[in-house]
This record gives sequence, structure tokens and C-alpha cells, in this order.
Amino acid sequence: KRCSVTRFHFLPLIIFLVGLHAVEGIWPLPQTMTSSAERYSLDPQYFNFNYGRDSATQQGCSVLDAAFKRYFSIIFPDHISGSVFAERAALNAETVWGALRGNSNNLCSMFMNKGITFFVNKTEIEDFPRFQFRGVLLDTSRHYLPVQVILKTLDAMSYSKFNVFHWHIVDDPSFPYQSRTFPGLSSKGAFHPMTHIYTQSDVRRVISYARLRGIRVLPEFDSPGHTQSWGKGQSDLLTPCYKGGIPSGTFGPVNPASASSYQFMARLFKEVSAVFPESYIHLGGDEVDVSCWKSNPDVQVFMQKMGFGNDFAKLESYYMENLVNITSALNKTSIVWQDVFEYHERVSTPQQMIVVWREGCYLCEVRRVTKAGLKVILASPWYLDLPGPTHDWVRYYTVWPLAFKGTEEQKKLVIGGEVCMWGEYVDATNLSPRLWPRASAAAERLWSDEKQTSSVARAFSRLQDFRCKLLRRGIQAEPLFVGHCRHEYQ
Ligand code: CP6
Repeated sequence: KRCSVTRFHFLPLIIFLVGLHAVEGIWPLPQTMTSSAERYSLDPQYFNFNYGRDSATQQGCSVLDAAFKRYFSIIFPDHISGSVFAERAALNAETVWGALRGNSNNLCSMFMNKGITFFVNKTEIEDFPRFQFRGVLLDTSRHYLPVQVILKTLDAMSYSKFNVFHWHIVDDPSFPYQSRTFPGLSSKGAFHPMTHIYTQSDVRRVISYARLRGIRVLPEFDSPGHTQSWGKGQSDLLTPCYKGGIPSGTFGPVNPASASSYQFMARLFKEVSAVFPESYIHLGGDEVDVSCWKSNPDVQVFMQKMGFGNDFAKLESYYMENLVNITSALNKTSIVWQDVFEYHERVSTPQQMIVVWREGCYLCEVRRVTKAGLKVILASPWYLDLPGPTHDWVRYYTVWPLAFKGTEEQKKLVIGGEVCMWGEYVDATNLSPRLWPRASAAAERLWSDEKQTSSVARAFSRLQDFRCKLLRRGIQAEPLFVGHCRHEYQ
């Protein structure tokens, strides 16, 4: 309400900020920034956020009203809101999302607490993101993450200007999403049917919390592989595996030979499409083990009927194509893991996006996918789930997503990247320090100008400062190296 732009989109946003600044822990680095020696002191009593008189966005814009409250208490942790705004800081943005992004870091970097006085330098910033998709994947199937933990992560994401929460919500070990249409999926497939689930209201809460922070929630319902937990609440969905001509009692991927599988998927995705407002949907499609399909006589008959011969990649393609059709009929654009591109270069819709996740020569894959005219999200260099020495932030920082041979058109198809926090070794106890500030290294790569941010040495102290800022904002971020934070914390 009362926001000049309410449409939430992936396009770059431009922020002009004329304001006050102290060069401290500003991360990710803005596109242009000039500071002058002119100094101001600020009194929180007289500080206030106001809408510009000529702005199309005015008080009543729920996204920014809420952001002003949050950022006031971040800038002045110990003060209640002031009432008069006397100085001349201004933030101009084309959209409310741009204004949010400008608040999230730039504006709040300007303030330096020396006892009770806040000093700032006069600064001009012009800012916009290098890539439009800057994601964090959380995996809530290998371990359940309480809603509070997800919300806290969304806060931390906004501080690094991430704008997509890729919710890898279900997988083999558990199915925590409580479906209206198929309640058995979570009552049988979750680790616990009451405590380890995401109810409809939990999901709504996550989506609206994310939205207020300029973050889109991209749900992934990965299939046909990675679906063991689905089988517990939905019999006849998975493929029965055979051994020596009889069913072995184990199950494989979703049964692609059965019409009922697609009927089920159509109903599930109809619900999911309504629950998640995001116009994209992630269909998975990775790591399909075809050995069970091979063993199953019904699948064998289906292969012959369809003329697939012995080519199980054709069967995978057939399955994924059906899912893409189901979801595009629901007005969603699909995103899939790179496997789908590999076994199926001809993808049904040209808008489709491919996530490159395999290690090795990932830029070779980026080159191939963009050559086929498809959009790419890069994940390979940004696996944060495995513990490493903290200074491996350098590894996440020194990634050059466009360093492949290709045309300008190809480069434009790289729409961004995502940090993956797979859940095998991660739960609420260690998520935060494992993510932060290492994910912030990737965030700067995705937001800032590459030439200005190519030096690790120059980034180091700024990232150290930023990590202190995260601590002050209540995010448990691990240290980069020897040192201390000026502001004490518990
Ligand atoms: N889970 C799912 C995973 C992985 C994938 N999909 C994965 C595999 C290997 C590595 C990292 C992640 N844990 N569903 C692949 C996209 Cl190295």
C-alpha cells in the first residue's frame, strides 16, 4: 500500500544515496561511492526516517515503514525513535526494493558509535546490483530448521543484499512441508508429524517476513530422485525396485511410467503454486539413479511402448517435460539443476533457468548452457555446507562467473548465483557461523563491480568490520582471523 512500485522483480535497481558516511564495514561494496572530509555528528533524538516530499512512495508503504523501524534500532541500538529530521541525508530509489537495499547496508554503514555520539562523513553513493539473482539455499530435509532460525537467516541475508531464499524444503530423509491436499506426506514423511513440520501458517510467515526484507522465496520440490520421504505418505508414487524377478521391497525415484504419478504431481504443484507467490518454481531433476527403473518390468514395458529403447535419459526427459508442462500451465517458470540440461538439451521453455552445481569445470558448463540460450544460476563454487578453514572465504570471493569464452548475449544469460547450505551436517546449532560471513563473500561477488573488488587484501579488513557489524545485529558470524570487535558483544 502507498508504495510507488509494488511489483517484485529481478531487474536491477538503482539507488542514489546522498548522505553521511563512515567508511567502515560497508559490504557489499557499492558501485560508486565518494566520501568527503566534511563531518557531521548525529543525535538519535533528532534522527528520523522520512519519505521525500516529492516521492511517489509515502508513509503507509508497509515494506518501507517496517524497514525504517528496523533500521533505526540497528543504527541506534539503545535509543527510541526520534521525531525531528534536521540533516540532509537522502536515499532515492526507483523501487521500494531498491530503497530497502540502500537501507540494508549503505545507510547503516554511515554511523559510527563513539560512546554516545554518532559521527558521519558526507558521502554520495550510487548503487545497483551486478547480478539480479543472489540466492541462499537452505535444506530443511536433512535436518529440520525451526522457523525462527529461518527468519534469522533472512535477516542476515538482507544485510548482505541477498534477494532469493531457495527453499530446498523436502528431500529423501524427511518431508516437513504440511500439504493441504496431501497431509499424509508430512504426517508420515516428516521426522516428527507435529514438531518437525512447516504448517501453512509457518510458510506464510516465512514468505511475508522475507518480502519485507526484499527477499523472494523460491520453493524446490525436487523429483523424480531425492523423494524417498514422499513414498511414506503416498503409496504407488515411487517405483518398486525388483531383484531376481520379484519386488525387493525397496523403492526408487517417482514412477515415470504411471499416469497416477503425474496426476499426483499436478495436484501437489497446484497447491504449491498457490501457496508460494513466487513466479518461479524449482523442480529439481538432479542425481536420478535409474537402476531401480531398469529393474522394474512396468517401466521396461513403458520404455518399449514409448520407443525409448534402452536410453533412460529419454525417460528422465519425458518425466521432466511433463512436470514443466504441469507447472507452466500454472503460470510458473521452472528452474532445474544442470542434470536436466545434460540429459535433455532441448528444454521446453526458453525462459527456463538452469542451476550449475557440479564441481569441476563449472564455467565450461555455464558456457554450454548459455550457448543453448538458457539462463544460468551459478552454485558450484559456493558450497558452504562443508566445514573449512574460515579463511576459505577467499575461495568464495575469488570466483569470476563471467570468465568463460562467449558472446555478450551469453554473458547476459548468467543471471546470478547462489550459496548452497546443504543440510547433511548442518542444523540450528551450527548454521549461522557456517553461513556467515562466508556467504557474504559470495554476496559481494554477486552485487559489486568485479574490478573494484578483485583484491582479497583490500576486502579483508572491510569484511572483518562487516562481520563485527553482523555480531552487533545479533548474527552469530564466525571470525575471519585474529582480532577483536570494537563493539562488545555477548
Ligand atoms: N542434495 C540434493 C544434495 C546435492 C544435490 N541435490 C548435492 C550433491 C553433491 C554435492 C552437493 C550437493 N546434497 N537434493 C545436488 C544438486 Cl557436492
